Formats: sequence, C-alpha cells, structure tokens
Amino acid sequence: SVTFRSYMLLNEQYAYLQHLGQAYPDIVTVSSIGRSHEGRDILLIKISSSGSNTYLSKPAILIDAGIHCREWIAPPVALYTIHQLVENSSNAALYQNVDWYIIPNLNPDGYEYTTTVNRLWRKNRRHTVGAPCVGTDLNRNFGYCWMCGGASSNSCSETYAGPEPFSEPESQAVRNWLLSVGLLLDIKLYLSFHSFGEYILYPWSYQQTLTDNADVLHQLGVRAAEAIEANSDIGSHYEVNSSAIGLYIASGVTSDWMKGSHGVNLSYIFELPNGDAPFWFMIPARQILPVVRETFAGIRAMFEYIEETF
Ligand code: 0X9
Ligand code: ZN
Repeated sequence: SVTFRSYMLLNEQYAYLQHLGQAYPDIVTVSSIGRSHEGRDILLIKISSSGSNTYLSKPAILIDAGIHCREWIAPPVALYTIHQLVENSSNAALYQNVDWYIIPNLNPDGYEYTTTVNRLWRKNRRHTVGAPCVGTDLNRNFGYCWMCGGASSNSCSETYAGPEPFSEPESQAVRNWLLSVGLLLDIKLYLSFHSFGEYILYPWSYQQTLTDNADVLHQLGVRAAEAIEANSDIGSHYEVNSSAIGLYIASGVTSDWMKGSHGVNLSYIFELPNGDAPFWFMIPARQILPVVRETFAGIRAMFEYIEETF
C-alpha cells in the first residue's frame, strides 16, 4: 500500500498508519496527541514489542517530521522507518529492546495547504489575533529560550515565533504528550526531520556555545552520516555540526527544547536532501526511495548505538 514512488496526501499517510494499527495490533498503537488549529488529528504511532503498554516501557526513540509542511521529503522518511520496522520482519529486533514513537506529520493543516493552495507554505495555519499575517513557525514556538535569536515577532515573517511559547495547538500537542505519556518514558534519542541541505544538527540552535555532551552528539552524528553515505545511491554527503554553528542561530526549535527542558541528551535535526535549484523543497518523487532508504540506514546506525550503550 505504500511504494515511496510518489508523495502521499495527508489522508493517505493517515490511512496507512491506521491500517498498520489494525493489521499489527500486538506491536502497533496509533493515537492522536491532539488536534491542529483546523481540527485535524496529529497522529502518533508507537511501535513496541510491549504493544500499547506504557508501564512496561523500554528506552524510547522519538521521531517527528513535517513540522515545516513544505519539506515534503520529511514525512516519507518517517513513514518508511515505520514501514521497515513493522512490515519487514527482518527488522523485528529493532523494537525488542527499544520503543519507537513516531509523529510522521506534525503540521497537518500546513501540509494540506501545501497540497491545495501554496506548495511553499512553511508555518502552521493559525492566525494570531490582531496580527496582520497568518501562521506561526512551529519550529520557533517551543519553550526553551523562546525568542532568544533567529526568530521573528512579525507575523508576516517565515520565522514568526508566535505570540508566546506554545501558543500553537500543534506545539501544545507535543508538549502535552511529553508532559503526560512522555514523562513515563526514557527517551534516549530525538530526531526531527526537515529539509534541506544535508545536515545533521545537534543543540544548541539558540547559541553557538556547545552543550556539555557535544562530543558524543558529534560522534553519533558522524556515525549516522557515514551510514547514510555508505548507503547512498544519489551521492549524499552530510555535514555534522551544532545547529547554530553549522547553519544559523534559531530559537524555540524542538531539538533545543527536548534537550534543554526535557534532558533528551541525544537530540537532532536532520536536513534531508533537496531538489535542484530553485526547487529546493520539491525533490522529485523518483528520489523519495533513495532518500528514505539511505536515511533509514542512518537512523538504524543511531539505534544500534542506543542499544549498545543502554
Ligand atoms: O530553521 C529551521 O527551523 C531549520 N531549518 S529549515 O530550513 N528546515 O527551516 C533549522 C533548525 C535548526 N537550528 C538551527 N539551524 N539553528
Ligand atoms: Zn524545516
């Protein structure tokens, strides 16, 4: 039912998740962590040999994609990871000692908008009361050092941080999940999928000063980059660095919040490959499969490290 040869509509992505929940009830649990501004569910899939039981939780890996809705290559990476874990029985060992929590599309209103109105929309679709323009950059709206730089207070900006931290239903859904179910978990690794440019970025985003565990973050990032490159049919080459040094300063991003507010020490943003200029966010459908395959090799390399270490 999924080929990764074309981009899926939101309802196709969601139908696939629901199908897996029904077909593999012992290992797959699909739930909604909340609703978007326009009322769409934000779906989370758990893949675990303990099924839906949260009290038997093992070390966890948390993945999201699609927070920036125009970055269309990101949800397929999450969906391919899900597909490989659940439907390729040779990967069953990957969820024996680790529980996977994956949100394949964190900005469903925005994704719908990119498919129907404006392919290059980045933000969510909520209109801040009294503001001239629509949409908040959800990756500036998280509450660790919010508005500390590289974020805008102008609603018309692509990096508008929102009126306050967690002002948006989509970021609230992630926070509410993390402060409820998430508190019972031991999240070892957080990965957030974006495009573009082929970067593996670790905190901090808000400042160039490195974290206490930057050495480990860098080493594991390099391990993933090497696995991706070794499995690449399209010549991918990743740069591994702190977000603020490798790319630019940005605050209110998910990965800083996961590490800074929740102690998820291994916290990364992946910037996946792009299409040819000027179609940066529009990587052709025929490249979905090579990208998702090679990226899964990187995710697997990180998983192996998690399993070795804990
Ligand atoms: O700006 C962002 O939110 C991310 N890049 S994107 O082109 N996908 O929008 C990067 C966030 C990582 N943090 C920093 N680069 N500081
Ligand atoms: Zn992005």
